[in-house]
Amino acid sequence: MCASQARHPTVKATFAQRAAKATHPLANYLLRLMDLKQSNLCLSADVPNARELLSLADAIGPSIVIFKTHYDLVAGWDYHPKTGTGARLGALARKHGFLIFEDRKFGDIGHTVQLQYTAGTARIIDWAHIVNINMIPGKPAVKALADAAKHWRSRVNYEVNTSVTVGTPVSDSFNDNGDDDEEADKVGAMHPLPPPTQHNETGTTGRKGSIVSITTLTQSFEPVDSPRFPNAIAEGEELVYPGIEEPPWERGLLILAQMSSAGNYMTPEYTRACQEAARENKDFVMGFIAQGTLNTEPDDDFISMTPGVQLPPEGAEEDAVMGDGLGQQYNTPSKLVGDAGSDIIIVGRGILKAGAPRAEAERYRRRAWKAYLARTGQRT
Ligand code: 6AU
Repeated sequence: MCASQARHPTVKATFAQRAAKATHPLANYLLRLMDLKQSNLCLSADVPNARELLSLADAIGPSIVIFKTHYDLVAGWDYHPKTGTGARLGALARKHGFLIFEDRKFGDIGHTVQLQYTAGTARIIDWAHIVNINMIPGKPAVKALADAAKHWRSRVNYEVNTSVTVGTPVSDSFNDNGDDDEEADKVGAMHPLPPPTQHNETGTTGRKGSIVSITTLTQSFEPVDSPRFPNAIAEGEELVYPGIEEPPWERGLLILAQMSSAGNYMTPEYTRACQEAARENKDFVMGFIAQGTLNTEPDDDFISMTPGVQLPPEGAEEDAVMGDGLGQQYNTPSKLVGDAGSDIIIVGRGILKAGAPRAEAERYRRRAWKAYLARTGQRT
């Protein structure tokens, strides 16, 4: 940590104190969740199939505050918006109290990342509270994702009921939250809330009694009070973690500002550009993927999440932790949270490959929390 990072008030402040000041709704929620669960652990769920992913979320959920996915490496990912893998993960997130972070590392022009985030098969924005960006394309890509999230947020509390009438009077009704993917895409997340419309085949509005074949498309937007799709919850999946409300609908972005891999090209200048982009998009950017805190300006209160974490076996020296032979470099929670000022550790194989992953997750949770308590002077 440089001097301005070490002196920064967020290094010594407790998560509860930071929550009280946090203006980003999801950052505020996450900091309170961390305080409640006494956890600053994110599980990197890099497992090969959807069945394992879901049972892992259920097993490790009690120890974590974030469940990180790479949906594109999970075989058998079910894309159904109401009953698919994202929705089922959402139910487990509510039950155990954690946020879902899709580690998508967007890295394209603004228009493309908007579509990757909100549309296509995965519709990431529907189920992931948090995503991240590899800021190579520049600041406009951050702004583009922020705009997409804002737009999505403005229409998410409305359930779109679409009715189609062909001829007179054959009618079919469905809503675009998933019963019909093709139709859902037509009124997909990037489109503004239209007023109820009527179209006939010639493209003009209105109906004429003398025309035999008329297609009438009517959309009505009905308010939904619950902060989730009301019919997304299967029976038995309605449990909610006690002690805190459900997460807000606002989404959050992490900027990949420093990497854990050996020989990466992220220079200090690049990291500074990431900090600037975060400050310019504070409503959406909640923090960084970095190797320590990146809070340097007085007003900064970004959450730093750090991958490249492993613990040596119980009783072994801390220095025993090295890398994976493929470029990944590991550090311990006490170095990353205690010395470098990171807030959340991201752990994958350290937990996944353990003989008893549940117990190992608890060991990581305890160690990272202890490092946080020591850093903030709550315990030596
Ligand atoms: O604990 P591991 O090494 O098994 O897994 C680390 C996880 C992987 C990486 O894709 C991710 O963290 N990661 C990231 C992220 C989160 O963006 C950045 C980075 O610099 N290093 C890194 O390992 O899922």
